Amino acid sequence: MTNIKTVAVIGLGYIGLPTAAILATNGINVVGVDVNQNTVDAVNRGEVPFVEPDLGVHVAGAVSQGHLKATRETPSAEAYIVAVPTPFRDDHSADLSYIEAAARGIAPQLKGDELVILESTSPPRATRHMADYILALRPDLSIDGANGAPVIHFAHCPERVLPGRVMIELVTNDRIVGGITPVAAELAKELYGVFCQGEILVTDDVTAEMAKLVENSYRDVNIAFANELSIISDKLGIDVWELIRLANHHPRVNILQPGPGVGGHCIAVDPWFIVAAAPEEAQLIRQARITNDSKPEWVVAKARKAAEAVGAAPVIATLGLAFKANIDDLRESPSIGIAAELAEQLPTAKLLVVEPHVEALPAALRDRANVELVATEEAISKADVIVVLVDHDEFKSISPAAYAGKTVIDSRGIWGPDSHAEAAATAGLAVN
Ligand code: SAJ
Repeated sequence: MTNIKTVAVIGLGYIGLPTAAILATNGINVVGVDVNQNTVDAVNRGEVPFVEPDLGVHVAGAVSQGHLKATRETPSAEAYIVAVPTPFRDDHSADLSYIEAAARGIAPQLKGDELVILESTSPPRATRHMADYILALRPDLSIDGANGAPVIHFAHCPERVLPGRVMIELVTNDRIVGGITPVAAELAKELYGVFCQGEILVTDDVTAEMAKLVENSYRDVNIAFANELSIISDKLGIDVWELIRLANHHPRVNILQPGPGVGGHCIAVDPWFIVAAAPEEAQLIRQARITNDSKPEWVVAKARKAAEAVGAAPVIATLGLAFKANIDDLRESPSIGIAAELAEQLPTAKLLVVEPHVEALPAALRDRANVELVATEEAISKADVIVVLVDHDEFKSISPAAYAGKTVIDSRGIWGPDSHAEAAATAGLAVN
Protein backbone atom coordinates (compact mmCIF):
# COMPACT_ATOMS: atom_id res chain seq x y z
CA MET A 1 0.00 0.00 0.00
CA THR A 2 1.35 3.38 -0.96
CA ASN A 3 0.79 6.57 0.99
CA ILE A 4 1.23 8.58 -2.19
CA LYS A 5 -1.95 10.34 -3.29
CA THR A 6 -0.71 12.82 -5.92
CA VAL A 7 1.53 12.00 -8.87
CA ALA A 8 2.83 14.20 -11.68
CA VAL A 9 3.66 12.32 -14.87
CA ILE A 10 6.08 14.27 -17.07
CA GLY A 11 5.65 13.39 -20.76
CA LEU A 12 2.22 12.25 -22.03
CA GLY A 13 3.41 9.98 -24.83
CA TYR A 14 3.01 6.29 -25.54
CA ILE A 15 4.13 5.38 -22.01
CA GLY A 16 3.44 8.45 -19.87
CA LEU A 17 -0.23 8.79 -20.80
CA PRO A 18 -1.14 5.11 -20.20
CA THR A 19 0.73 5.21 -16.87
CA ALA A 20 -1.02 8.45 -15.87
CA ALA A 21 -4.40 7.00 -16.86
CA ILE A 22 -3.99 3.71 -15.03
CA LEU A 23 -2.83 5.43 -11.83
CA ALA A 24 -5.79 7.80 -12.08
CA THR A 25 -8.37 5.06 -12.65
CA ASN A 26 -6.96 3.40 -9.52
CA GLY A 27 -7.75 6.44 -7.39
CA ILE A 28 -4.48 8.44 -7.49
CA ASN A 29 -4.76 12.16 -8.33
CA VAL A 30 -2.62 12.55 -11.42
CA VAL A 31 -1.47 15.64 -13.24
CA GLY A 32 0.02 14.92 -16.65
CA VAL A 33 2.60 17.39 -17.92
CA ASP A 34 3.49 17.88 -21.56
CA VAL A 35 5.19 20.61 -23.58
CA ASN A 36 2.71 20.10 -26.42
CA GLN A 37 -0.42 22.22 -25.93
CA ASN A 38 -2.43 20.02 -28.34
CA THR A 39 -1.65 16.96 -26.20
CA VAL A 40 -2.61 18.85 -23.02
CA ASP A 41 -5.90 20.02 -24.56
CA ALA A 42 -6.73 16.54 -25.92
CA VAL A 43 -6.16 14.87 -22.54
CA ASN A 44 -8.23 17.51 -20.75
CA ARG A 45 -11.08 16.72 -23.17
CA GLY A 46 -10.65 13.04 -22.23
CA GLU A 47 -9.17 12.18 -25.62
CA VAL A 48 -6.03 10.29 -26.66
CA PRO A 49 -3.85 11.84 -29.37
CA PHE A 50 -2.62 8.46 -30.73
CA VAL A 51 -3.94 4.93 -31.29
CA GLU A 52 -3.62 2.43 -28.43
CA PRO A 53 -6.38 -0.09 -27.70
CA ASP A 54 -8.40 0.59 -24.50
CA LEU A 55 -6.39 3.70 -23.59
CA GLY A 56 -9.25 6.01 -24.66
CA VAL A 57 -11.66 4.45 -22.18
CA HIS A 58 -9.18 4.84 -19.33
CA VAL A 59 -8.35 8.48 -20.15
CA ALA A 60 -11.99 9.48 -20.66
CA GLY A 61 -12.98 7.76 -17.39
CA ALA A 62 -10.11 9.24 -15.37
CA VAL A 63 -10.74 12.78 -16.65
CA SER A 64 -14.50 12.62 -16.06
CA GLN A 65 -13.93 11.33 -12.49
CA GLY A 66 -11.63 14.32 -11.90
CA HIS A 67 -8.57 12.15 -11.18
CA LEU A 68 -6.60 13.11 -14.30
CA LYS A 69 -5.84 16.51 -15.76
CA ALA A 70 -3.08 17.84 -17.97
CA THR A 71 -1.00 21.00 -17.93
CA ARG A 72 2.21 22.44 -19.37
CA GLU A 73 3.63 23.45 -15.97
CA THR A 74 5.06 20.88 -13.55
CA PRO A 75 2.95 21.04 -10.35
CA SER A 76 3.85 20.12 -6.80
CA ALA A 77 3.22 16.39 -6.15
CA GLU A 78 4.26 13.60 -3.77
CA ALA A 79 5.74 11.57 -6.65
CA TYR A 80 7.02 12.41 -10.11
CA ILE A 81 7.25 9.94 -12.99
CA VAL A 82 9.47 11.08 -15.86
CA ALA A 83 8.49 9.43 -19.15
CA VAL A 84 10.14 11.62 -21.79
CA PRO A 85 12.05 10.55 -24.92
CA THR A 86 15.72 9.55 -24.75
CA PRO A 87 16.82 9.60 -28.40
CA PHE A 88 20.39 8.99 -29.46
CA ARG A 89 22.67 11.44 -31.19
CA ASP A 90 24.51 10.80 -34.46
CA ASP A 91 27.37 9.11 -32.56
CA HIS A 92 24.78 6.81 -30.86
CA SER A 93 25.32 8.39 -27.43
CA ALA A 94 22.12 9.14 -25.51
CA ASP A 95 20.57 12.59 -25.58
CA LEU A 96 19.47 13.25 -22.00
CA SER A 97 18.25 16.80 -22.67
CA TYR A 98 14.55 15.89 -22.27
CA ILE A 99 15.29 14.29 -18.90
CA GLU A 100 17.22 17.41 -17.87
CA ALA A 101 14.31 19.62 -18.98
CA ALA A 102 11.92 17.51 -16.87
CA ALA A 103 14.34 17.78 -13.93
CA ARG A 104 14.37 21.59 -14.25
CA GLY A 105 10.57 21.55 -13.95
CA ILE A 106 10.58 19.24 -10.93
CA ALA A 107 13.44 20.79 -8.92
CA PRO A 108 11.70 24.00 -7.74
CA GLN A 109 8.65 22.02 -6.58
CA LEU A 110 10.51 19.72 -4.18
CA LYS A 111 10.16 20.14 -0.43
CA GLY A 112 11.62 16.86 0.85
CA ASP A 113 10.43 13.24 0.97
CA GLU A 114 9.17 13.15 -2.62
CA LEU A 115 9.74 10.16 -4.91
CA VAL A 116 11.20 10.94 -8.35
CA ILE A 117 11.03 8.05 -10.80
CA LEU A 118 12.75 7.92 -14.17
CA GLU A 119 10.70 5.65 -16.42
CA SER A 120 12.24 6.59 -19.79
CA THR A 121 14.51 3.92 -21.24
CA SER A 122 17.93 5.25 -20.42
CA PRO A 123 21.64 4.48 -20.61
CA PRO A 124 23.35 3.16 -17.48
CA ARG A 125 23.60 5.84 -14.76
CA ALA A 126 20.96 8.15 -16.27
CA THR A 127 18.93 8.00 -13.03
CA ARG A 128 22.00 9.13 -11.11
CA HIS A 129 22.54 11.86 -13.67
CA MET A 130 18.95 13.04 -13.13
CA ALA A 131 19.41 12.96 -9.35
CA ASP A 132 22.72 14.88 -9.54
CA TYR A 133 21.13 17.39 -11.91
CA ILE A 134 18.22 18.04 -9.52
CA LEU A 135 20.46 18.21 -6.45
CA ALA A 136 22.78 20.67 -8.23
CA LEU A 137 19.73 22.93 -8.66
CA ARG A 138 18.62 22.21 -5.08
CA PRO A 139 21.72 21.84 -2.88
CA ASP A 140 19.44 22.14 0.17
CA LEU A 141 18.15 18.59 -0.56
CA SER A 142 19.92 15.20 -0.48
CA ILE A 143 19.67 11.53 -1.48
CA ASP A 144 20.39 10.16 2.00
CA GLY A 145 19.69 12.86 4.58
CA ALA A 146 23.38 13.78 4.99
CA ASN A 147 23.81 16.84 7.25
CA GLY A 148 20.11 16.74 8.04
CA ALA A 149 19.08 17.84 4.54
CA PRO A 150 15.58 16.72 3.45
CA VAL A 151 15.69 13.50 1.40
CA ILE A 152 14.50 13.01 -2.18
CA HIS A 153 14.01 9.38 -3.25
CA PHE A 154 15.19 8.53 -6.76
CA ALA A 155 14.36 5.32 -8.65
CA HIS A 156 14.35 3.85 -12.13
CA CYS A 157 11.29 1.81 -13.18
CA PRO A 158 11.59 0.91 -16.84
CA GLU A 159 8.42 0.10 -18.76
CA ARG A 160 8.24 -3.16 -20.71
CA VAL A 161 4.85 -2.90 -22.36
CA LEU A 162 4.30 -3.85 -25.98
CA PRO A 163 2.69 -1.16 -28.16
CA GLY A 164 -0.77 -2.42 -29.07
CA ARG A 165 -1.11 -4.25 -25.73
CA VAL A 166 -0.08 -1.47 -23.37
CA MET A 167 -3.18 -1.37 -21.14
CA ILE A 168 -3.08 -5.14 -20.59
CA GLU A 169 0.67 -5.44 -20.10
CA LEU A 170 0.85 -2.47 -17.69
CA VAL A 171 -1.28 -4.54 -15.33
CA THR A 172 -0.03 -8.07 -16.01
CA ASN A 173 3.72 -7.77 -16.73
CA ASP A 174 6.29 -8.26 -14.00
CA ARG A 175 8.10 -5.04 -13.29
CA ILE A 176 11.65 -4.11 -12.24
CA VAL A 177 12.18 -1.17 -9.89
CA GLY A 178 15.68 0.02 -9.07
CA GLY A 179 16.37 2.56 -6.34
CA ILE A 180 19.41 4.72 -5.77
CA THR A 181 18.63 3.81 -2.15
CA PRO A 182 16.71 0.74 -0.91
CA VAL A 183 14.05 3.07 0.55
CA ALA A 184 13.51 4.68 -2.88
CA ALA A 185 13.06 1.23 -4.46
CA GLU A 186 10.54 0.22 -1.80
CA LEU A 187 8.51 3.43 -2.23
CA ALA A 188 8.47 2.92 -6.02
CA LYS A 189 7.40 -0.69 -5.57
CA GLU A 190 4.47 0.44 -3.42
CA LEU A 191 3.41 3.03 -5.98
CA TYR A 192 3.48 0.60 -8.94
CA GLY A 193 1.62 -1.92 -6.77
CA VAL A 194 -1.42 0.36 -7.16
CA PHE A 195 -2.04 -1.11 -10.63
CA CYS A 196 0.59 -3.75 -11.37
CA GLN A 197 -0.58 -7.31 -10.68
CA GLY A 198 2.68 -8.87 -11.86
CA GLU A 199 5.66 -9.44 -9.59
CA ILE A 200 7.54 -6.23 -8.75
CA LEU A 201 11.24 -7.03 -8.52
CA VAL A 202 13.51 -4.71 -6.55
CA THR A 203 17.13 -3.90 -7.40
CA ASP A 204 19.48 -0.91 -7.70
CA ASP A 205 19.04 1.82 -10.30
CA VAL A 206 21.89 0.84 -12.68
CA THR A 207 20.89 -2.84 -12.78
CA ALA A 208 17.31 -1.79 -13.55
CA GLU A 209 18.54 0.46 -16.37
CA MET A 210 20.62 -2.36 -17.81
CA ALA A 211 17.81 -4.93 -17.46
CA LYS A 212 15.61 -2.89 -19.75
CA LEU A 213 18.37 -2.42 -22.32
CA VAL A 214 19.30 -6.09 -22.18
CA GLU A 215 15.71 -7.25 -22.80
CA ASN A 216 15.49 -5.22 -25.99
CA SER A 217 19.02 -6.18 -27.08
CA TYR A 218 18.15 -9.85 -26.61
CA ARG A 219 15.27 -9.39 -29.04
CA ASP A 220 17.40 -7.37 -31.46
CA VAL A 221 20.12 -10.02 -31.56
CA ASN A 222 17.53 -12.73 -32.20
CA ILE A 223 15.81 -10.75 -34.95
CA ALA A 224 19.25 -10.15 -36.51
CA PHE A 225 19.76 -13.92 -36.56
CA ALA A 226 16.44 -14.34 -38.42
CA ASN A 227 17.30 -11.52 -40.83
CA GLU A 228 20.68 -13.05 -41.58
CA LEU A 229 18.97 -16.40 -42.22
CA SER A 230 16.62 -14.79 -44.73
CA ILE A 231 19.56 -13.42 -46.73
CA ILE A 232 21.42 -16.75 -46.56
CA SER A 233 18.25 -18.62 -47.61
CA ASP A 234 17.76 -16.31 -50.56
CA LYS A 235 21.30 -17.03 -51.70
CA LEU A 236 20.73 -20.76 -51.33
CA GLY A 237 17.35 -20.61 -53.10
CA ILE A 238 15.31 -21.91 -50.17
CA ASP A 239 12.21 -20.55 -48.44
CA VAL A 240 13.26 -18.98 -45.12
CA TRP A 241 9.75 -19.22 -43.67
CA GLU A 242 9.67 -22.95 -44.22
CA LEU A 243 13.22 -23.26 -42.89
CA ILE A 244 12.35 -21.46 -39.64
CA ARG A 245 9.08 -23.38 -39.26
CA LEU A 246 10.96 -26.66 -39.52
CA ALA A 247 13.85 -25.66 -37.24
CA ASN A 248 11.39 -24.39 -34.61
CA HIS A 249 10.03 -27.91 -34.21
CA HIS A 250 13.18 -28.61 -32.21
CA PRO A 251 12.19 -28.39 -28.53
CA ARG A 252 14.92 -25.88 -27.69
CA VAL A 253 14.90 -23.73 -30.85
CA ASN A 254 12.67 -20.67 -31.24
CA ILE A 255 13.86 -18.51 -34.13
CA LEU A 256 12.08 -15.17 -34.56
CA GLN A 257 10.75 -13.87 -37.87
CA PRO A 258 12.77 -11.98 -40.47
CA GLY A 259 11.43 -8.64 -41.64
CA PRO A 260 12.44 -5.55 -43.62
CA GLY A 261 14.49 -4.28 -40.66
CA VAL A 262 13.77 -3.36 -37.06
CA GLY A 263 11.65 -0.32 -36.32
CA GLY A 264 10.05 1.36 -33.35
CA HIS A 265 11.57 3.60 -30.77
CA CYS A 266 13.00 0.92 -28.49
CA ILE A 267 14.65 -2.09 -30.06
CA ALA A 268 16.38 -0.07 -32.77
CA VAL A 269 17.67 2.39 -30.16
CA ASP A 270 18.33 0.72 -26.80
CA PRO A 271 21.18 -1.65 -27.81
CA TRP A 272 23.23 1.40 -28.82
CA PHE A 273 23.15 2.57 -25.18
CA ILE A 274 24.92 -0.64 -24.19
CA VAL A 275 27.40 -0.28 -27.06
CA ALA A 276 28.12 3.31 -25.98
CA ALA A 277 28.66 2.17 -22.36
CA ALA A 278 31.01 -0.71 -23.31
CA PRO A 279 32.22 -0.17 -26.90
CA GLU A 280 35.00 -2.76 -26.83
CA GLU A 281 32.97 -5.47 -25.15
CA ALA A 282 29.56 -5.20 -26.85
CA GLN A 283 30.59 -6.87 -30.13
CA LEU A 284 27.58 -9.09 -30.77
CA ILE A 285 25.11 -6.40 -29.72
CA ARG A 286 26.71 -3.91 -32.11
CA GLN A 287 26.74 -6.41 -35.00
CA ALA A 288 23.04 -7.18 -34.48
CA ARG A 289 22.26 -3.47 -34.87
CA ILE A 290 24.35 -3.30 -38.03
CA THR A 291 22.72 -6.46 -39.45
CA ASN A 292 19.19 -5.22 -38.74
CA ASP A 293 19.92 -1.69 -39.95
CA SER A 294 21.24 -3.03 -43.27
CA LYS A 295 18.19 -5.19 -44.01
CA PRO A 296 16.16 -2.32 -45.58
CA GLU A 297 18.91 -1.80 -48.19
CA TRP A 298 18.74 -5.46 -49.08
CA VAL A 299 14.96 -5.28 -49.54
CA VAL A 300 15.35 -2.15 -51.71
CA ALA A 301 17.92 -3.92 -53.93
CA LYS A 302 15.61 -6.91 -54.41
CA ALA A 303 12.58 -4.73 -55.20
CA ARG A 304 14.60 -2.58 -57.56
CA LYS A 305 15.82 -5.61 -59.48
CA ALA A 306 12.26 -6.94 -59.78
CA ALA A 307 10.96 -3.55 -60.93
CA GLU A 308 13.70 -3.13 -63.51
CA ALA A 309 12.84 -6.55 -64.92
CA VAL A 310 9.29 -5.28 -65.62
CA GLY A 311 10.37 -2.43 -67.92
CA ALA A 312 10.95 1.31 -68.01
CA ALA A 313 7.87 2.45 -66.05
CA PRO A 314 6.96 -0.21 -63.52
CA VAL A 315 4.18 0.19 -60.95
CA ILE A 316 5.36 -0.83 -57.49
CA ALA A 317 3.05 -1.29 -54.52
CA THR A 318 4.55 -1.15 -51.02
CA LEU A 319 2.24 -2.65 -48.42
CA GLY A 320 2.57 -1.05 -44.99
CA LEU A 321 4.40 1.90 -43.42
CA ALA A 322 3.98 1.18 -39.69
CA PHE A 323 6.93 -0.32 -37.84
CA LYS A 324 4.96 -3.50 -37.16
CA ALA A 325 1.58 -5.12 -37.66
CA ASN A 326 -1.78 -3.58 -36.77
CA ILE A 327 -0.57 -0.29 -35.28
CA ASP A 328 -0.39 3.25 -36.69
CA ASP A 329 3.05 3.99 -35.21
CA LEU A 330 5.51 5.04 -37.92
CA ARG A 331 8.47 5.85 -35.64
CA GLU A 332 11.82 4.52 -36.90
CA SER A 333 9.89 2.37 -39.36
CA PRO A 334 12.16 0.75 -41.95
CA SER A 335 9.22 0.66 -44.40
CA ILE A 336 9.25 4.44 -44.84
CA GLY A 337 12.93 4.47 -45.78
CA ILE A 338 12.41 1.55 -48.18
CA ALA A 339 9.53 3.29 -49.97
CA ALA A 340 11.44 6.60 -50.11
CA GLU A 341 14.56 4.90 -51.43
CA LEU A 342 12.59 3.09 -54.16
CA ALA A 343 10.96 6.38 -55.20
CA GLU A 344 14.41 7.99 -55.33
CA GLN A 345 16.24 5.19 -57.13
CA LEU A 346 13.44 4.54 -59.65
CA PRO A 347 12.21 8.00 -60.75
CA THR A 348 10.30 6.56 -63.74
CA ALA A 349 8.44 4.05 -61.57
CA LYS A 350 5.06 4.78 -59.98
CA LEU A 351 5.00 3.95 -56.28
CA LEU A 352 1.62 3.08 -54.74
CA VAL A 353 2.03 3.21 -50.97
CA VAL A 354 -0.53 1.48 -48.76
CA GLU A 355 -0.99 2.08 -45.04
CA PRO A 356 -4.56 1.48 -43.85
CA HIS A 357 -3.80 3.06 -40.44
CA VAL A 358 -2.81 6.55 -41.62
CA GLU A 359 -4.57 9.24 -43.61
CA ALA A 360 -1.57 11.10 -45.02
CA LEU A 361 1.91 10.20 -46.21
CA PRO A 362 4.78 10.92 -43.79
CA ALA A 363 7.18 13.77 -44.61
CA ALA A 364 9.77 11.50 -46.26
CA LEU A 365 7.25 10.51 -48.94
CA ARG A 366 4.88 13.46 -49.09
CA ASP A 367 6.32 15.68 -51.80
CA ARG A 368 7.48 13.01 -54.22
CA ALA A 369 5.78 13.21 -57.62
CA ASN A 370 5.94 9.45 -58.19
CA VAL A 371 4.43 8.42 -54.81
CA GLU A 372 0.75 8.11 -53.96
CA LEU A 373 -1.07 6.81 -50.86
CA VAL A 374 -3.81 4.42 -52.04
CA ALA A 375 -6.08 1.69 -50.69
CA THR A 376 -4.90 -1.92 -50.53
CA GLU A 377 -7.03 -3.33 -53.33
CA GLU A 378 -6.18 -0.54 -55.76
CA ALA A 379 -2.46 -0.98 -55.14
CA ILE A 380 -2.54 -4.74 -55.57
CA SER A 381 -4.61 -4.65 -58.74
CA LYS A 382 -2.49 -1.95 -60.43
CA ALA A 383 1.00 -3.06 -59.37
CA ASP A 384 3.55 -5.10 -61.32
CA VAL A 385 5.72 -5.57 -58.24
CA ILE A 386 4.35 -5.85 -54.71
CA VAL A 387 6.66 -5.33 -51.75
CA VAL A 388 5.12 -6.53 -48.49
CA LEU A 389 6.67 -4.50 -45.66
CA VAL A 390 4.21 -4.96 -42.78
CA ASP A 391 2.14 -8.00 -41.85
CA HIS A 392 -1.09 -6.11 -41.09
CA ASP A 393 -4.12 -8.42 -40.77
CA GLU A 394 -5.68 -6.53 -43.68
CA PHE A 395 -2.89 -7.75 -45.99
CA LYS A 396 -2.85 -11.27 -44.59
CA SER A 397 -6.56 -11.69 -45.22
CA ILE A 398 -6.18 -11.14 -48.97
CA SER A 399 -6.26 -14.35 -50.96
CA PRO A 400 -2.91 -15.30 -52.51
CA ALA A 401 -4.81 -15.53 -55.84
CA ALA A 402 -5.12 -11.71 -55.90
CA TYR A 403 -1.34 -11.55 -56.30
CA ALA A 404 -1.23 -13.94 -59.27
CA GLY A 405 0.93 -12.77 -62.15
CA LYS A 406 2.78 -10.20 -60.03
CA THR A 407 6.22 -10.33 -58.55
CA VAL A 408 5.90 -10.36 -54.78
CA ILE A 409 8.79 -9.45 -52.51
CA ASP A 410 7.42 -10.67 -49.20
CA SER A 411 9.69 -9.38 -46.43
CA ARG A 412 7.29 -10.57 -43.69
CA GLY A 413 5.96 -13.97 -44.74
CA ILE A 414 2.38 -12.70 -44.64
CA TRP A 415 0.74 -16.06 -45.23
CA GLY A 416 2.28 -17.28 -42.00
CA PRO A 417 5.15 -19.67 -41.50
CA ASP A 418 2.87 -22.70 -41.73
CA SER A 419 1.37 -21.97 -45.11
CA HIS A 420 3.75 -19.64 -46.90
CA ALA A 421 5.31 -22.14 -49.28
CA GLU A 422 1.94 -23.74 -49.98
CA ALA A 423 0.22 -20.38 -50.65
CA ALA A 424 3.03 -19.34 -52.93
CA ALA A 425 2.79 -22.58 -54.90
CA THR A 426 -1.03 -22.40 -55.16
CA ALA A 427 -1.05 -18.88 -56.56
CA GLY A 428 1.91 -19.56 -58.81
CA LEU A 429 3.69 -16.51 -57.48
CA ALA A 430 7.26 -15.45 -57.73
CA VAL A 431 7.67 -15.08 -53.99
CA ASN A 432 11.08 -14.21 -52.63
N1 SAJ B 1 10.37 -7.77 -35.48
C1 SAJ B 1 10.86 -8.62 -36.46
N2 SAJ B 1 10.80 -9.97 -36.25
C2 SAJ B 1 10.27 -10.50 -35.10
C3 SAJ B 1 9.79 -9.62 -34.10
C4 SAJ B 1 9.86 -8.26 -34.32
O1 SAJ B 1 11.35 -8.18 -37.51
O2 SAJ B 1 10.22 -11.73 -35.01
C5 SAJ B 1 10.45 -6.31 -35.69
C6 SAJ B 1 9.08 -5.64 -35.71
O3 SAJ B 1 8.49 -5.73 -36.97
C7 SAJ B 1 9.43 -4.22 -35.34
C8 SAJ B 1 10.59 -4.40 -34.37
O4 SAJ B 1 11.09 -5.72 -34.59
O5 SAJ B 1 9.88 -3.49 -36.47
C9 SAJ B 1 10.23 -4.26 -32.93
O6 SAJ B 1 8.97 -4.88 -32.65
P1 SAJ B 1 8.68 -5.72 -31.33
O7 SAJ B 1 7.29 -6.20 -31.39
O8 SAJ B 1 9.73 -6.73 -31.13
O9 SAJ B 1 8.90 -4.70 -30.14
P2 SAJ B 1 8.41 -3.21 -29.78
O10 SAJ B 1 9.46 -2.26 -30.23
O11 SAJ B 1 7.02 -2.94 -30.20
O12 SAJ B 1 8.41 -3.32 -28.17
C10 SAJ B 1 9.59 -3.75 -27.51
C11 SAJ B 1 9.23 -4.86 -26.52
N3 SAJ B 1 10.43 -5.48 -25.99
C12 SAJ B 1 10.62 -6.84 -26.02
O13 SAJ B 1 9.81 -7.59 -26.50
C13 SAJ B 1 11.88 -7.34 -25.38
C14 SAJ B 1 8.41 -4.28 -25.39
O14 SAJ B 1 8.16 -5.25 -24.38
C15 SAJ B 1 9.13 -3.07 -24.78
O15 SAJ B 1 8.37 -2.47 -23.73
C16 SAJ B 1 9.32 -2.06 -25.86
O16 SAJ B 1 10.16 -2.63 -26.86
C17 SAJ B 1 9.97 -0.83 -25.26
O17 SAJ B 1 9.27 0.17 -25.06
O18 SAJ B 1 11.17 -0.87 -24.94
